[in-house]
Parts: sequence; C-alpha cells; structure tokens
Amino acid sequence: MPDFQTWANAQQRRFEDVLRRLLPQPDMAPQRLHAAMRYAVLDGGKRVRPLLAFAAGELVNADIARVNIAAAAVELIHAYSLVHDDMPCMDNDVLRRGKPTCHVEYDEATALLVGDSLQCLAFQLMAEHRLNDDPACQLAMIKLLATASGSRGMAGGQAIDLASVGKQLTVPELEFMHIHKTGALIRAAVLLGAHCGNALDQAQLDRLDHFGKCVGLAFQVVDDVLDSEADTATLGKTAGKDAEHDKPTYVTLLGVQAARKMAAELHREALDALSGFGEGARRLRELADFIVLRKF
Ligand code: GRG
Repeated sequence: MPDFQTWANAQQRRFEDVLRRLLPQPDMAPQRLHAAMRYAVLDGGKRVRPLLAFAAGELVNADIARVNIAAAAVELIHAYSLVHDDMPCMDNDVLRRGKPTCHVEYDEATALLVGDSLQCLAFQLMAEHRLNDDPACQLAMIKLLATASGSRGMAGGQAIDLASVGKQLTVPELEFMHIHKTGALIRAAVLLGAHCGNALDQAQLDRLDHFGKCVGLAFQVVDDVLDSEADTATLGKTAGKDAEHDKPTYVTLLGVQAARKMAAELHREALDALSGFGEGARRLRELADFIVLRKF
C-alpha cells in the first residue's frame, strides 16, 4: 500500500482532472465568468476536504465515481467561501493559494458571481449524479451539505467571525464560531464520503462524525498557530492577518503553547473515535496526522 504522501499526491492529481471536467469549460458563454470560476478552483489548495471524503469512501468501499462528485461538491463550496471571504466587504485580501484573489484578478462583481455559481454548481452536481442507491440517503446527503454550508453552518460561523472583530471572546465562544465556520464543512466531507459506500450503522456514523468534528476544530487551531508563526510565502495567503484585524484566535486567547496542546488533544480524540474501524480507516488516521502536523 502506498505511503500517505504518495496516496495524497495521486488523489490530488486525479481530483484536479475531475474538477477540470466538472467545471464549465472556459469557451462556454459567459466565458469570463467561467474562466473566473476555474481560476478560483483549479491549480491550488491542499484539497484537505476532498481527501477526507476519499479516505472515508475507502473505509466503506465506495465507488470512486460517486465520491468524486461528493468531494467536488464540498470543494466547490469551500472555493466559493474563499472567494467571498477575500472580498473587500469581508476579509479584503489580495493573495490566495499563492496567486491574486479572484476579485483582484477579475473584479468584485465577477467574484461575487463566481461564489454564487460555484455554490449552485455544487448542489447541481449532487442532484444530477447518483451518489447512493437509496434516493432517500442521497436527499439526506444534499441536506447535509446545505446545512453545513448555510446559516447554521459555515456562513453562520462567518457571520459570528465578522461580528467578533475587536471583541474578547471566551474559548467556548471561539470554539462555537470555528465549529461552524471551518468545522462544519470538514465534518460534512467525512460523512458525505462515507455515505457513498456500504451503509454504516448509526453508532459508526456517530464515531465518524465525532472524528470530523475533532479534525475540523484541530484544523482551525493549527490554522491560528500557522497564521501567527508561518510566513506568507509558505502559506500562499497573507500571514499575520488575525492580529492585524484584531481577531480573537486560539493563539491570542491561549498562547501558542496551549493552542498546540489543544491541537494535540483534538488529534488524540480524533484517533480514538476511529479505534473500532481497523485498517480501513488508515487514510483517515493519516489525514488527522497531516492536519495537525502540517506546516502550511
Ligand atoms: C464567505 C460564507 C463565507 C464563508 C467563509 C472558510 C471561510 C468562511 C473563510 C476562510 C478564511 C479562513 C482563514 C478560514 C479559516 C481556515 C480555513 C478554512 C482556511 C482555508 O482552508 P484551507 O487551508 O485552504 O483548506 P486551501 O487553499 O488549502 O483549500
């Protein structure tokens, strides 16, 4: 069996072709919007959420063609959120994935429409491709992604984030924000991958969901540490933005050492949640390691 890095690189390359195929082609009208959508999605990003979906899919022997669609839907939602987050009305950033942000490369109105269109495409794909033999399960998957993305999930977390600038949050309040803003989509990626294959019982699904919750939060804690310690070139996005924007983070609330300790505890809890799954969960375990130990 290939080591984690070899597996991840192969999945990332394969998935890039999937996205190229699923996105509207650049010669299709309206060409500029389609070119901008492709600019925002292709050639960049760690693809952590798709990798989680592929790893969960491996656990349940899922048909890879089905997981491709679920993973693409999640990544399109993620890409839309980055495009909107970077706009002047939100984080106002100029660098994303090592290149100019979408509104800088194109313009603000185009960036707004790119986000809108990527979000619609995500749900279009989930509605037009078979993801599970049971139509009721497929409908539940669409609902799961919608809930994770909307006001009770990522968008809601972003609203709390915007409202918290300059405020002193408690650790539970910060956790609530990040479980929604960052965690909800990561959690959805794991469950959607798992729903593409052999059915798990409710207790197994709950354990996978707990894994997703832990790695989702750990991802954010590590993101805060990296924002305070890594440089812009390594991250491919502007470093030090949280302090500059006076945003509460795990680092400002707890300090770097305690934030690292929290990430390590979440890592342990994530691995514990997988303990009953055996060798089939190997890639999920490796992804938990990657999320906590990553340097970018
Ligand atoms: C605009 C509705 C709306 C939501 C925005 C995801 C998000 C919410 C904002 C992004 C800003 C940010 C720094 C979020 C915290 C961590 C995070 C999600 C980082 C970006 O994800 P990565 O590291 O990015 O997976 P890549 O580029 O690797 O895909």
